Amino acid sequence: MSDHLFKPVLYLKENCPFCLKIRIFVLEADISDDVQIRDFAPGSEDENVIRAELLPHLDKVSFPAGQLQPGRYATESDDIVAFLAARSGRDTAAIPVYRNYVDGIFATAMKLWKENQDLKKAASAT
Ligand SMILES: N[C@@H](CCC(=O)N[C@@H](CS)C(=O)NCC(=O)O)C(=O)O
Repeated sequence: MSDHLFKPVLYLKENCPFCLKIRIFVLEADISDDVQIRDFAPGSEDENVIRAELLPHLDKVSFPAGQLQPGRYATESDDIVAFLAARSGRDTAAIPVYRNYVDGIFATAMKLWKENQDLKKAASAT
């Protein structure tokens, strides 16, 4: 299949904040028909199937993951969004809900997660 006809395959875990970044972008950019979404609930049989499918192509399976072009896989959410934005001629800076999520609650969640890690490390060292 030519790269032009191939629809990127997006592997998304339910309730994963990195995967939500991609879900929001796909919905808001209105490109759902241009991608194939394979989503799964953690602990489900679908997860086992998807992990087995990705394993030969990735050093480490993590989510989100995407087959962006035939045989070209990626696991960084920002790289996946950048690829989809370029492919659909969108500017992520001009996609407001996506921007609000990434710069707002997502950034806050990452900051709190890191703070929590640092506090745990400091507490276990005392
Ligand atoms: N750097 C990655 C981080 C992704 C990440 O940490 N994903 C978590 C899920 S929320 C993960 O895959 N954990 C390991 C696993 O599910 O096997 C990104 O920005 O996409």
